[in-house]
Amino acid sequence: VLLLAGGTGLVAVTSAPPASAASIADIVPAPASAQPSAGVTYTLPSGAGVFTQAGSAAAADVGAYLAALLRRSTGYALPVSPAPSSPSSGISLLLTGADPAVGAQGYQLDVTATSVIIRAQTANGLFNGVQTLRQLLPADVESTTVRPGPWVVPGGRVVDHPRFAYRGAMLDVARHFHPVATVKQYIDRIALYKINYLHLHLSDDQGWRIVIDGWPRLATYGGSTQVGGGAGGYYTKAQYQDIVAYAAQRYVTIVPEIDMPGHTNAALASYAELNCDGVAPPLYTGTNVGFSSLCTTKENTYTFVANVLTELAAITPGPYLHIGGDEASSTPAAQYAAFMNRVQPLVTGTGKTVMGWHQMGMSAVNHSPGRVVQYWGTTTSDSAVTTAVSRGAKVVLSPANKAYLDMKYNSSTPLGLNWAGYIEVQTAYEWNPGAYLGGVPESAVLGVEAPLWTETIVTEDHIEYMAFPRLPAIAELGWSPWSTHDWNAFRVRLGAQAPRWTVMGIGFYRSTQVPWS
Ligand code: TNX
Repeated sequence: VLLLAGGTGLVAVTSAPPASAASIADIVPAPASAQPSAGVTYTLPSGAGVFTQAGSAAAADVGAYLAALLRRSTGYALPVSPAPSSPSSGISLLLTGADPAVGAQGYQLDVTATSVIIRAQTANGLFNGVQTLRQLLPADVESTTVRPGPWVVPGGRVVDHPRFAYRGAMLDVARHFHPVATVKQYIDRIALYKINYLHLHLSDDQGWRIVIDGWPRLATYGGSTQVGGGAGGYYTKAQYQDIVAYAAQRYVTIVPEIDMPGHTNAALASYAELNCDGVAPPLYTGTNVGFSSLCTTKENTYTFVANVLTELAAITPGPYLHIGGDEASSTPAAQYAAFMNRVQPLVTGTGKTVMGWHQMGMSAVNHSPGRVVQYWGTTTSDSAVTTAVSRGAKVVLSPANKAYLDMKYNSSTPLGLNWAGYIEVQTAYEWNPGAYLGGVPESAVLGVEAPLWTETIVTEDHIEYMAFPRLPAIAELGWSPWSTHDWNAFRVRLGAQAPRWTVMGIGFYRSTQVPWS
């Protein structure tokens, strides 16, 4: 209890909850199962070691990641070494003995008075367990400078695994360019909530953001501006590969998007021959949509698309190439279908799987093996999606009125748009991805994604303000079993994240719906 001298004398103010989580169950996203051990805690000693599965380089990498994170704030040495056969102290990351329920991405965490043991079937599972451990340590663990501790973890057992395989975030680097450092920072932050895909919207009317060697003006000219007329920018292939590698170390897979046939003014401005009339339009720095189209009747267009997709596939280890396909209102429907029917095989020809916005699901566009349609509408049934699903497509759900991080929270939010409505935290949280769209059973849902379009989003601070706290809400919908879904419990767990965000320097939106710690 803190005593403050108020105008009428001393006022008792209840102190903030203790810095460490009260219970091993108090994490975001909610775990599939957790059994607290009442009264048991583990305190990280200054001489603690991190022990990793002997013989596994991937487990050693996760151990190194954890040790590096903990060293910053604890100041402890935390040497990483191969685990003994039965670890009895420190923090161990093991690839043996996990409850089989954890599957490929899950983990089991056991916290006793003497040790922390994370067990999983894969290094990916260990990484997810490490994110849980991070959240169970006091918020100060996120400090980049040494803090006093003590570094206490609540005792018990967590057995956890995701509901959906795909838990995504999207960053639009086309409307406003965002440099490599910003993307890396976003990757760090989404990983804390067990998000495992980052979709990069690499091209749009206002900018082309990735070097394509065969078509160099895409980046140098098409990337030279952005919404509002600023300088824009683009990633070299080395920079893109650096992002991909950084993400991979955090078990995040990059999904690159080249939007087509609409949303292509930057490309059309860069190469006159891509236009049906052979005339390059000027660069565009406004925020309208639906006015541009690749020339679907020119053979050269398909050479262009094949070159772009081939070069992009060569620097993308992940399974998906996202080809957009949204808002092609300047492409006649028949031409749109003919275009997609030629482009989808170009994607599969690179060895990748097609991903696209849900318009691609329309019956005139053929199925492509394993393809994923991303739903961004505002209703709860869509014929293009059900058609695609009936042919075997999987669905990623990004309903614009629930999952769009660029929608304003309310009418006084200074950033963002409101065409799909206002999205307060509860609105972002209160929907069930497994039963959201009519005719789309849970078995057809690959997962969820929270897109952040950047017409109005310019800086890292803007990204943080729109993503936090809604991104963790979408992350929980993607990870946690529906049986754990409970707004009143979620808002308390979410509120307890605030001290962590403060230490991390995240300027989040203090929604009045959440009891912030
Ligand atoms: C719609 S959603 C778009 C984007 C805009 C966004 C703004 C989708 C596939 N297309 O081009 O940036 O709305 O919220």
